[in-house]
Amino acid sequence: MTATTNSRAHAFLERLVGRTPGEADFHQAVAEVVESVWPVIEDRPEFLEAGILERLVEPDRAISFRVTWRDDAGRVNVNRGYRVQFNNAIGPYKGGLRFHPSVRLGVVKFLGFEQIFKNSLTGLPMGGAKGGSDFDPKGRSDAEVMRFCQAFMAELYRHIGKDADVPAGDIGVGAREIGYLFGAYKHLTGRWEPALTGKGLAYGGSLIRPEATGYGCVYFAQAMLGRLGHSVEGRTCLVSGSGNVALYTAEKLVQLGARVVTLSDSDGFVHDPEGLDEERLAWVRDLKFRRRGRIREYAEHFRSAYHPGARPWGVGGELAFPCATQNEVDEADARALVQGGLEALCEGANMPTTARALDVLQAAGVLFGPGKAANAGGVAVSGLEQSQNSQRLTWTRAEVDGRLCAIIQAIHTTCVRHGERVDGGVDYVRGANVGGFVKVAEAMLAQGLY
Ligand code: NDP
Ligand code: 2IT
Repeated sequence: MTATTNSRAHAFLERLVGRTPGEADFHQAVAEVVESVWPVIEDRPEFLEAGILERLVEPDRAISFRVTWRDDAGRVNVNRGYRVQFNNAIGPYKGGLRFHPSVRLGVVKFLGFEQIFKNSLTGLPMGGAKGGSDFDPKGRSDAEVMRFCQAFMAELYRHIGKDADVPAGDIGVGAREIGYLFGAYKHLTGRWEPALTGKGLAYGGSLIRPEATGYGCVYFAQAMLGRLGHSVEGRTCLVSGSGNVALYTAEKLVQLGARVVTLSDSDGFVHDPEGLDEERLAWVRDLKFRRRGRIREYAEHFRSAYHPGARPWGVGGELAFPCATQNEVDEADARALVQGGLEALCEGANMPTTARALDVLQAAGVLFGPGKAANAGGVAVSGLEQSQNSQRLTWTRAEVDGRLCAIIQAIHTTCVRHGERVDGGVDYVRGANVGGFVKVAEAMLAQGLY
């Protein structure tokens, strides 16, 4: 960026921060996009004249609502629910729901903002949205989770619909929660309408949707490495998290002959230097998805090392896949990763890398796959679930996986097209931001001023 461009972008961000105090995650997400797309905006006076960026950072609407429910002891609980419908220029709103005590408006806004560009990159007609609640499903009985989901949907149902807004899962919202949410939606509207994705296979879900984010993340890493004639096979991989995204990232890596040596949860991480195999992964899936246990139990069961209160970035590895949450790789972590011989980092989670950590990785020449591109496989297969629901058909595993692979390849190509540097390297952050932005901006321009 030139100095003038830089100062205009800076002033834009200052205005944003002034208008949205206390939304640090949102500011971080916007700053990264603005840095990438500002030169494009200045090159296209029609974007500037139409105020595209000012309009993009203001959600179409942000809904906040009370969720009242009774726990098993008969006590009344009150949580806050959100749905931020950010932008529907290219398709109905689409994006997950997060149930986690850290959920605030600023978190939902950062996720919804990122979703606009991610969904655009998939090439499917999906706008950007996100929602959730500060409800913590941890330690709650199935009956409590069901009552919470029913109370949450009692308000949300009036804002969503198959052609309006189609939520799905995210942290704390998996198969069980989507089932209860779908049941509640059906009950409240009296219609069987696919207003959610991530549904169970028995009621309109898609094969490969559970695996899609993790598999897609590894396909993206393969594409980045493949461009340099490298591969994931035989490489030592650090994975964080042990939820949906982490476990299917690990599964695909293991299938491709990589050595996955870490998994984590919010209590700590396990280090298994020999690497996980299919059997150990199946054990963790059962631990996490059925028994809802802690990752420390892996270390007890398989006699591996457990590091309480720590993240896995210091143990040395060539490929890193942060798959837990935002800002889980900070500057010190990035230095440790570089020191440990990192070649590539691929974001399974949304915005897991801080801005300063990204600077460290980019300065060290680490290949960096940003979440908007690298974790787009999940929402892409959600889009394919919508297609199947519209057709009233179910595609085979191979069909969905093939389409997922093709979508990720196409996203990689888009990133290279918009992110290639003069030295032949690729700035995937710029590539993903610009690639996702241009289509949305053109659609907004074509549709007039709203
Ligand atoms: P899950 O709830 O299945 O798993 C989340 C994992 O991350 C758990 O291991 C959890 O540990 C850990 N975690 C969550 N919050 C924190 C925290 N504050 N600090 C440390 N660890 C934490 O969620 P998903 O796997 O679905 O989501 C993981 C990431 O991937 C998120 O960033 C999400 O936005 C992103 N994503 C998800 C997609 C999807 O389709 N599900 C699609 C694209 C991106 P613990 O159990 O201790 O809380
Ligand atoms: O962050 C994400 O892309 C998701 N949580 C998935 C959204 C979706 O609609 O499948």
